[in-house]
Amino acid sequence: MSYTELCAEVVNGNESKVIELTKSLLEAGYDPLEIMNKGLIAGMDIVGPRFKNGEMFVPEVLLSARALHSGINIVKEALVGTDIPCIGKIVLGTVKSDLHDIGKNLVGMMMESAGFKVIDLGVDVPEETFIEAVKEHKPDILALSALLTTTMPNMKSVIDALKENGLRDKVKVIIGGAPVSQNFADEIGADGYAPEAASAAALCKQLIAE
Ligand code: B1M
Repeated sequence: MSYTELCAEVVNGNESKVIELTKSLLEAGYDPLEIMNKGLIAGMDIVGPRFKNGEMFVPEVLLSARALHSGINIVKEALVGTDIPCIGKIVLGTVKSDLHDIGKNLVGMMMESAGFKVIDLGVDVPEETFIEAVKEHKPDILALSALLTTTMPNMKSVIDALKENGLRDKVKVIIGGAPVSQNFADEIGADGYAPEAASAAALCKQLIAE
């Protein structure tokens, strides 16, 4: 039982083995964050380049993603305390035409661990849905994820829609995802950018303290 074994089973897309190993590591007292980073996400770091190089294909990547999700859900229960007071509200989603949600889910989990209430709208979320959610939930922060260069412009469309609906000054907007950068955030008028999940939660804390 090790992080390497867990990592290998994520790559293999072996969901039942990932569940079993994740539970065993937790029961043995391993740190949940390390299980996530050195076991689960490390597996996806191997899958990424293999997918890119044509050594793995969509069905296999989906199996890995499903196995990863199951592992993450188990770690999440260990990480997210039920008695953490709510320090703010965040609406989170992956923008229109983008189906990637592994990173977004991790970001949501870190936000919850930091004490935020997170309303996750899922993937492929159109501008109108973000606008409706901002009107309904009145969040402190709207958090947008994108993994494709082709869907990055949809982040700007959400910010434009906020302006058109007179909501831009009512909510801070943060963005993230592999192709996104601080420069892009500045360019589209977002309030912040975070490169990964833990810093996204830290950024939200910083923004609500301003
Ligand atoms: Co896709 N895919 N994919 N894919 N996929 C990428 C992103 C790609 C880089 C692979 C490649 O070619 N090298 C490439 C994008 C190229 C580009 O645009 N530059 C790509 C492509 C092209 C595609 C398709 C078009 C492939 C096709 O069908 N021909 C297609 C598009 C579908 C669509 O969205 N419309 C597609 C489909 C898929 C799957 C469905 C098979 C699957 C997604 C499953 C799922 O998410 N449920 C998938 C996967 C798994 C990947 C890779 C392999 C892994 C992504 C991932 O989950 N990484 C990816 C290659 C790669 O990234 N190396 C790839 C692990 C995750 C923990 O990291 O998501 O980066 P990440 O999240 C990080 C940070 O980015 C950050 O924090 C997270 C944790 O630290 N972060 C935020 C994310 N959101 C944030 C928000 C924040 C702050 C930080 O604030 C709000």
